[in-house]
Amino acid sequence: MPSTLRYRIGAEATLELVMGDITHESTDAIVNAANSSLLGGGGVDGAIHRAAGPGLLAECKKIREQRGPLPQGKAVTTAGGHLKARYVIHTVGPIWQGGHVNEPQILESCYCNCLEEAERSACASVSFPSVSTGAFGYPVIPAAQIALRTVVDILHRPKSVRLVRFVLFDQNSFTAYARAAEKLGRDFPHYQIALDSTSS
Ligand code: AR6
Repeated sequence: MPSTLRYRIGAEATLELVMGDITHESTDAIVNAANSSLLGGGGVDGAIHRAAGPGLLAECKKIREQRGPLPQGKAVTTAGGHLKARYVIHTVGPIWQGGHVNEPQILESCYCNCLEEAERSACASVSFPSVSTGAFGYPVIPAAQIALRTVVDILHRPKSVRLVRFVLFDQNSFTAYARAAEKLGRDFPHYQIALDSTSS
């Protein structure tokens, strides 16, 4: 399987699935799978804080003091510090508890609210990790389906975000997202998802 899959979404937007480390991304914004404290953690959160430098934690602390903990499903934007990305959009995914406490709806809100934050900062491109599928335990196959359906639906609307990249850290996640994209195209032909021949 190639390590970058590129899809045209309708006439104007692009979805990319790549294997890699999100801290190297040069999209306008990258998304952090944070926790409600906004004070950092392990996984992608730890990697982003390390790469962005201490200014990121300082800004997160300020937001935390002003607004309190960030609820699950919500998103907030900070500067990107030393990252190539201009902004970091922090969101808090649901903790998987068997699917009985609105985890799918909360996960969908994460992607919607992140893209709304990106719009507010006039971003043309955003990179997402696979929110909630690490420490928070959300099974990756249903999580990938929710992530892609939500993002593709929003990419169809006239918005400034024209490119969304999912930066997947391991082969298993990449395969789950690639299969979810295939399924989405099959189940919802009106989404006009076309695999680009420049995928590499
Ligand atoms: N680039 C891209 N993806 C990554 C990277 C990276 N550098 N590092 C890990 N991943 P997780 P969650 C993948 O646990 O499940 C933190 O402690 C990882 O392999 O980072 O939303 C926070 O502070 C997995 O596929 O996020 C929270 O407490 C995906 O990113 C909690 O974990 C998400 O894994 C959030 O848990």
